[in-house]
Amino acid sequence: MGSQENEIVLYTNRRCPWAHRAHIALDELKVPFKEVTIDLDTPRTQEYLAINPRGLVPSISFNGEIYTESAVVSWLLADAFPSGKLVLPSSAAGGPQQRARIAFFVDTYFSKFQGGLMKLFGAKTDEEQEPIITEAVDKLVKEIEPLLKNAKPFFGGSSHITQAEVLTGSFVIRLVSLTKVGIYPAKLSSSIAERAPNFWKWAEAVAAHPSVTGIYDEEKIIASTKARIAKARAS
Ligand SMILES: N[C@@H](CCC(=O)N[C@@H](CS)C(=O)NCC(=O)O)C(=O)O
Repeated sequence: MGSQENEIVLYTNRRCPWAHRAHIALDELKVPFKEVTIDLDTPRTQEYLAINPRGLVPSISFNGEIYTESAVVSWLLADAFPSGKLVLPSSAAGGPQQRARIAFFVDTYFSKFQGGLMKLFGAKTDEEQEPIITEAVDKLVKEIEPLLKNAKPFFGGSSHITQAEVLTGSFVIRLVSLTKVGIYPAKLSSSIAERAPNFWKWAEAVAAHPSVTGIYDEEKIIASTKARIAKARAS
């Protein structure tokens, strides 16, 4: 499980949206790495707990040192391989401002939208879903839609994926793909498309991007999400 000096090792599980962030970053930056899959269905081994005492994925070994937490890992990669593609260096003109805007966008995505959306999985009936959808879309319209008005098609008018998409893309592809197959109610996507068109256009571009689709196994994610919903509804 160990790494050689200078070799990047990503400890991951491809079904995990947090780990997926690191895959998107590595793909975009064209950085070679060794992938080690951590079995999340069984207790973590002592060997992995020595790498990440929290037992979570992702973790990364970089220059012989371990870094954990997907946001930390993604920023480390963007800064260690500064192509300027994902994000400008903080020393570049406009860099601090771009980084601040991306940080605000990502914080808003998770604090104002993603958490509320997850409540849908706990809803036991269609009636219970209604207010959850309304609240999630209201927040999307108020908080996120304005931040994507200049997306072209990506964040901040970028024609290529940025660090904003690295950090949200794995969740966005799940939203788009699970909506398509009816796991998220049709009312959610029709309401988003109507009330937050900037967001929906951006989301569809993100969900179709090769760095985001790369490790996404739609069939497996659909099956595991269905199982999760069935468990929540039965409890
Ligand atoms: N805050 C962490 C969350 C990572 C996380 O929750 N990973 C899940 C898989 S999606 C995990 O490793 N779960 C293992 C467990 O809870 O035992 C991050 O951003 O890296």
